[in-house]
Amino acid sequence: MTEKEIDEFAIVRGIPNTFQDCVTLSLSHNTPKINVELARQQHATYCNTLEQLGLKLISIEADDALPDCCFTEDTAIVFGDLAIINYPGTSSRVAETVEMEKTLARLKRIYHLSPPATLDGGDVLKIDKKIFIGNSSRTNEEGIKQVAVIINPKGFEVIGVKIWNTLHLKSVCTYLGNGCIILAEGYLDDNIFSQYDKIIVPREEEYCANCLVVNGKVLIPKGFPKTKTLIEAKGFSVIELETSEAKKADGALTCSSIIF
Ligand code: CIR
Repeated sequence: MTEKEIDEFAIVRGIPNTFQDCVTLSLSHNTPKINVELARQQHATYCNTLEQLGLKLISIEADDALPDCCFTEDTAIVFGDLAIINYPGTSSRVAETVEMEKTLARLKRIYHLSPPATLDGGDVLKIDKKIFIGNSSRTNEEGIKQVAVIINPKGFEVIGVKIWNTLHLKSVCTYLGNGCIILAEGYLDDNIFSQYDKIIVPREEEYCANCLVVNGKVLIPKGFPKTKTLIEAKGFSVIELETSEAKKADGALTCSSIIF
């Protein structure tokens, strides 16, 4: 299996003052509110870690009119020298793509998705030339089809994956490299990944199925010791990061950057 070359850039965006107004399924009346200052500290540590792993940060200023703007992953997807500007599946997030497009237009050839397509980058799992796309409450079949039309001619194969009871495909599975997928069971037909080696996360640690791989290191959320051991047992080197505030906003490690 061919692996990706070295990653060079990460596009990130600051935490807005309005972060508590984000779209979320997690926050209920008995969940503690998002602490915006703490979220900023955790985001800063995330950014520093990406830099230490060799990435150049491209940072977009936060916009208080866009409470979810720090979750850059959802707004665009990059394939080699092209970038697709997404059509996020939640109306309050569509305007996040404006600054993302300006940023990516300096580096990539830009393509757009057009209505009725909707697609969040959190549904896009890249494994070399295979691109798995979650058909979720945010990403529809038309979105998947339009991505395929753009990238099939570049040699990518798009595979739609029906998912249920979760926000995004990558909320429940990510690719670690060396043919290994980490997966929470019960959210998709995992026969789709039969050709891969799998780490199944224990039920009580499902949030840890979203890991971020940067230049050979596996970044995982702090507080998931069983999964950490399983990942290390496969020979990966792990860095733990605190994500308590992003988690309250239904965010995880991949959500806060676009890496290429
Ligand atoms: C949302 O619901 O859209 C945000 N509050 C969280 C987005 C997380 N993004 C991701 O998983 N890629």
